[in-house]
Amino acid sequence: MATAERALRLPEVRRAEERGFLSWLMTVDHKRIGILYLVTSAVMFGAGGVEALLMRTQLIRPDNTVLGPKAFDQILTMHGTTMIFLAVIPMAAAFFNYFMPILIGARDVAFPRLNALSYWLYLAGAIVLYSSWFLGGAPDAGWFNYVPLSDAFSGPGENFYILGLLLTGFSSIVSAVNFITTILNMRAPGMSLLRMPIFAWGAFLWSALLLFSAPPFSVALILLLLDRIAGTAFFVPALGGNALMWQHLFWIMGHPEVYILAVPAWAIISEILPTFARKPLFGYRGAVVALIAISALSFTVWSHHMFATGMGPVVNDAFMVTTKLISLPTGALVFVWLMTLWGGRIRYTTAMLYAVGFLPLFIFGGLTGLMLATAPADLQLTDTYFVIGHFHYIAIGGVLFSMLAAVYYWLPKMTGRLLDERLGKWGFWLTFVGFNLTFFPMHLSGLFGMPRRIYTYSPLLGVDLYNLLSSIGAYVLAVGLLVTVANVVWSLRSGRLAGADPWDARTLEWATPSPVPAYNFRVIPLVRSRDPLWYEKHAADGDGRMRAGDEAAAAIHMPGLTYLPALLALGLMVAAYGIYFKLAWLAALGALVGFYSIFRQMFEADRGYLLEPRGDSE
Ligand code: HEM
Ligand SMILES: [Cu+2]
Repeated sequence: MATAERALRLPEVRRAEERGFLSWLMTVDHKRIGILYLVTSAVMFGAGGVEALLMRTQLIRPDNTVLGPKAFDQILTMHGTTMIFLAVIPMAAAFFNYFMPILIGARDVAFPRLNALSYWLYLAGAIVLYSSWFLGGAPDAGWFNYVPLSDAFSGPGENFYILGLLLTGFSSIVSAVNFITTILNMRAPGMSLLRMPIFAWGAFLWSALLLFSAPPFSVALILLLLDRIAGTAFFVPALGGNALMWQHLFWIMGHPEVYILAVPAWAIISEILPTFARKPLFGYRGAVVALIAISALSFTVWSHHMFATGMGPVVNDAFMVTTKLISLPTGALVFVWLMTLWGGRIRYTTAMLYAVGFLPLFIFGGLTGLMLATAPADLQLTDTYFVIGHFHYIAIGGVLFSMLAAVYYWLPKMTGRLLDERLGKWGFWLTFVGFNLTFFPMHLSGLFGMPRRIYTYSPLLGVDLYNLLSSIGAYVLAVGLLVTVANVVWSLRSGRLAGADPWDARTLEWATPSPVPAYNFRVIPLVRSRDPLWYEKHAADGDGRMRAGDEAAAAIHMPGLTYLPALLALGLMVAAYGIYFKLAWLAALGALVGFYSIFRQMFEADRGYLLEPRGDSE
């Protein structure tokens, strides 16, 4: 029988890992997918950053005319949407993809093909959103796309917002399912849940937040799409719809979103601080409980973004209370980090500088958040630059700083080469000073009454100086970030070789060679402590390296390469354009391509291949 023969044929043995362009297109390796995510999200950071600089250039002095109101609105909307959905979430996905499986001692995620699909869907969403600039104009209704600014009578750009974010939303859901399954099922022997690094807990809760917040938002997007192209009236009050409903549906995703940005940041900080303070994380169990509490509570606070919409004092008070409750577990986390530093032998590497710099900035952003969470104060402060100052302290001081810390900490593991520490410190200080110069004055311009989302302001408002400082600061910040980019590019060719464990670290990724081989671990490690590598290196009965949990395999079974996930994403992207241009045949063609990919995968037996381990691996 042909099928029996096929099933019996053994996978072929390969000596070297895959190389070349096609191997990236067809990869199912979580590390390569992580690198794809990292590169793409860095490019999107660049785009969002250029948009930010354009805005700050326009706002450098009153009555400026570099950008008109229409262009400003588009750039503002694309900046916010890009930073959140195309830069920060995917950059978290990059680090989780590359490192979460290694930190729990697995060879890959549970569903490698689904993982590839999530990357290609993200890329498709980014392409759809950015193609709006060339196809009739970018969306301009703000990153929260409120109706009626985004109703059927607004420009074509909002369709790109809807279709692009549907694609990235699917991408997030797919990743979330994959990561949760991986963490629950694929941990190395000995890696109990309460021995998992906080980084893996972060990946787990990040996934849970995405899994519960992306679907309601996707539903809202589909309803709005129907309003815009099919004549429904879900959000049109004149026809019996409800415009505020959009705000609720948006913020039910939008507030957990804040923690979708912040949880990865906390997860990264919780790995880096102990390593460079040379102490285990203080209060590990408390940190886990705090993270779970914050993630759960984050679904109960969304209407604090709507205090000014006339919900009434009872509702406002209720959301005020839930919001303030979140500050308790968050404060506990800050305590965990401070106590981890306390009495440690701290090494101020560049990674550690960013991780320590994160602390005051995040705390400051949290405190202004408490001010905004006070409904009567928020009625004054909402829609002013105070809010912009507040959330950029979280988004940059909290989130971006932790990502930069992760770059300095983990890039050597990914590329095998260290970054330059001197250049790194220059970059840090420029970024730190530039950031505060940009965003601290915004609190003042906001308090003096400067509204957000205006393309210019009058000299009579008395906020010229603050705006000048903010704009100068933005350029200093940009230079600081470019220094880091230059450092990364330089290190790829000329950086010192990192070796397996350049930081004398604690967790499993440092037990593998740098860069990590395709199969991660030649032998699956046996985990005997919460800081497994540290234990084997320094404990009395440690054996100096990771112990084997099972017998060494001669060759390691790897999943085969496939173009099918990329094809499915391509099909959905084509379908999105079909909907945008109202071309039924194009939408049908895209759907057909998608179905082809799905059915091919259902009936295809992937035998994979056997990879001979590299000589240098454990
Ligand atoms: C890299 C330096 C950055 C600069 C100089 C910058 C600057 C700005 C400026 C000037 C605005 C417009 C305020 C207004 O007119 O209302 C803005 C809005 C915004 N920014 Fe940033 N930003 C930066 C990074 C980020 C990051 C990392 C995020 C990540 C989450 C982010 C998210 C947003 C959002 C969501 C908005 C609101 C957009 C809207 O109102 O629709 N920004 N930013
Ligand atoms: Cu919120």
